[in-house]
Amino acid sequence: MAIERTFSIIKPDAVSKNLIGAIYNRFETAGLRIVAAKMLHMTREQAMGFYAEHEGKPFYEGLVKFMTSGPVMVQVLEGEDAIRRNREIMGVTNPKEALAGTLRACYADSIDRNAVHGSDAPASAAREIAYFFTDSEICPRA
Ligand code: RTP
Ligand code: MG
Repeated sequence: MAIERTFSIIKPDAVSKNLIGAIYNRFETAGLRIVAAKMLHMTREQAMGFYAEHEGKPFYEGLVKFMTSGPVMVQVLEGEDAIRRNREIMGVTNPKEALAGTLRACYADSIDRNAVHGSDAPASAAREIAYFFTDSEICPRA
């Protein structure tokens, strides 16, 4: 399996609950390396563009409001099978259905405030990484 990159967000609810370190620990324990990271407070335009695939859906406006409600941590994770591995660590979208021990089962309040984002496919990972990071901001490890 080739080394892959995925894009991750620690959402405003989890940042506000002081869970950055706990979540980073889970990534690193699972063998994912953090090769780029920053904290930012998304503008409405940034959040709308990031979630453009969901425009028109009933939850879109609430999602944009939530994602701009406070600072987030954005990061690039690198490792074998990183996209799928990160989605496994996160658990499914709705924390009520997420497997025990996953980030969403442990830390999410609801489907609308669900602690983390992770890219769902190679094409979205590439788009999302480029949305927040330039090439020179990414530091691959040996
Ligand atoms: P994410 O993009 O945030 O990693 O989450 P995901 O892939 O698991 O879910 P996605 O379908 O991409 O939806 C993006 C976010 O929109 C909210 N959502 N609400 N009420 C609903 O039916 C509903 N469906 C999606 C969630 O907060 C989800 O994380
Ligand atoms: Mg998604």
